[in-house]
Amino acid sequence: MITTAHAEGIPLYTDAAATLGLDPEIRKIASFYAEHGYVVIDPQIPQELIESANASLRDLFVPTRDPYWADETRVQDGWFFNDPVRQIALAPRVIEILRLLYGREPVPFQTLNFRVGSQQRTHSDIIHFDCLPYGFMCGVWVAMEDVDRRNGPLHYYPSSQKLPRFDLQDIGVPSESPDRYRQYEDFVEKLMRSEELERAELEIERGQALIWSANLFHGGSPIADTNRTRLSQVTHYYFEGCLYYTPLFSDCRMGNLAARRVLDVRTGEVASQFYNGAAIENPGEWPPRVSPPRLEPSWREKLARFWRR
Ligand SMILES: O=C(O)CCC(=O)C(=O)O
Ligand SMILES: [Fe+2]
Repeated sequence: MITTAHAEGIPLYTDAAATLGLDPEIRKIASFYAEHGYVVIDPQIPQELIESANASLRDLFVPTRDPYWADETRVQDGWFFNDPVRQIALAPRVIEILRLLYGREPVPFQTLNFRVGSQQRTHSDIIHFDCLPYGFMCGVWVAMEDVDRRNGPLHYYPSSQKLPRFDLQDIGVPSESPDRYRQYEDFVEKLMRSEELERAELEIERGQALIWSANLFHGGSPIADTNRTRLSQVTHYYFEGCLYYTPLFSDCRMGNLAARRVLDVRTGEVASQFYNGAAIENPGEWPPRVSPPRLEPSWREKLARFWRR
């Protein structure tokens, strides 16, 4: 099964799958995901939903900062105001697969709708969205039209999730440096070269999706045919029961963690957070105030009896 224990930034996969009643397709998805850090799935999103998202977003790729963020290439957090985008983020088959892969309830918290390829340099989403315990984050990339090598496909490095997690301090970049992100990207470029990892490009049909795990290195390939769009939606998911933070603005070893307030796409409310099982009273603030975990009364009695012995 996939357990909530972690290795290499991804939930563990063991042979117990057979005994846990996972259906064979899920078992295949889970073992592939555990090994390669990504998996292509059929998210079973109705074609009409994709069409209505595409149609309703068409005129929204114009620069704005308020009340949402957009430019000519992307709309961020369209789920706030666009129901098809929200429904794609909440696609039941996606939620079901993520729940089985991670053994926890997924918390969709950000959507990005791309009109054209992002041409983003290679990175791990860990640098943007990390959590404690480590690794309970993933991205789901849905093709809203056919994508091939010419319209700026997603690229990724299979099995790169097994590399160590790197934050700015690990690579010697001060978190207050104005070009810290470029320095991070330069580091990743060298890392991919020195590890001699294979680079893959996602050629994919409209309606299909790829899940990447938190530390899988990925980005957007150059757009060979600039006349073409690359309509796609990425939804970023955390999982319940964690403390969420932004490594790009943090210096963890110095006790400065940029805690994140996370808006839960399911409810539109601020997501609850936990640290070592204890509820955090002030999610998104630093330092966290935690309530001690409450014991069931029967456990309280058992423990009291034990200590009286
Ligand atoms: O779609 C792309 O080209 C990359 C998107 C990405 O890196 C992300 O959403 O995390
Ligand atoms: Fe990313």
